[in-house]
Amino acid sequence: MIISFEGIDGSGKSTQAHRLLHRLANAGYEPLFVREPGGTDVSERIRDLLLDKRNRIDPMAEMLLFSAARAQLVSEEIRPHSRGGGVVICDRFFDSTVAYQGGGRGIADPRWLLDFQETVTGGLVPDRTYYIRVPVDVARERLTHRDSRAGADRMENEDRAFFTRVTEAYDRIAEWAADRVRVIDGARDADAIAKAIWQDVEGLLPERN
Ligand code: Z5A
Repeated sequence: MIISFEGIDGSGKSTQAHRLLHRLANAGYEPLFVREPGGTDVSERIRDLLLDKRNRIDPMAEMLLFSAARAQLVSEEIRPHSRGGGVVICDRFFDSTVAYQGGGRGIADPRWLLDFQETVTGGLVPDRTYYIRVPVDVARERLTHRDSRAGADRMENEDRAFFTRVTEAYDRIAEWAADRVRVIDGARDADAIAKAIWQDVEGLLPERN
């Protein structure tokens, strides 16, 4: 079973993905946790290229690099684990490419990109996607504190209009893929969000051996 977490940077999706990881582990599951881009040697090297703010990357090249990192991650990690009956938690998956490169950058029709991503993953689609939705200003405010310490990466340096377009694209994905995507109000406190997600996940979980 594959569960993905999506949202703009600062939405709190990584917080929720980790909360679910711990909750599943406590319940006796052995989930695989992956983040995108990354998760394999090759994909982590692509991540370094993509997030290094010294690099100027053509938008089409950017989309293909994110997709390349994902194809590698799917074949090396996600597919083998989910085929064996395991639970996989993805901190971002292909909806990020549709929202950021399709919506944010406008490199191609988001609907076309969504179809293309199914080719990238060999047809592998999450069973559930939690889209943690927060207003752009709330996300940026949260990151102000963090980035003053760590420094923003190449993607985080984009302006408010970019993240507004990304949000609009996520909203459209949630409509197109309403069967798998659950929109979660990310402005609430982290405990309340984790509780709502767990209630939903419990109904999806496979039997433990
Ligand atoms: N990207 C792309 O363009 N195309 C793609 O196909 C893919 C990715 C896969 C990856 O960056 C970048 O690549 C990302 C999208 C792009 N760029 N942007 N912008 P990353 O992996 O370094 O980071 P990220 O995935 O974007 O986000 P993150 O750093 O993991 O943050 P987050 O998941 O959005 O939020 P968080 O770390 O859980 O929380 C952020 C802060 O808010 C933190 O201080 C928390 O303590 C706080 N927080 C969390 N929840 C709450 C609540 N509920 N209330 C208040 N405060 C909270």
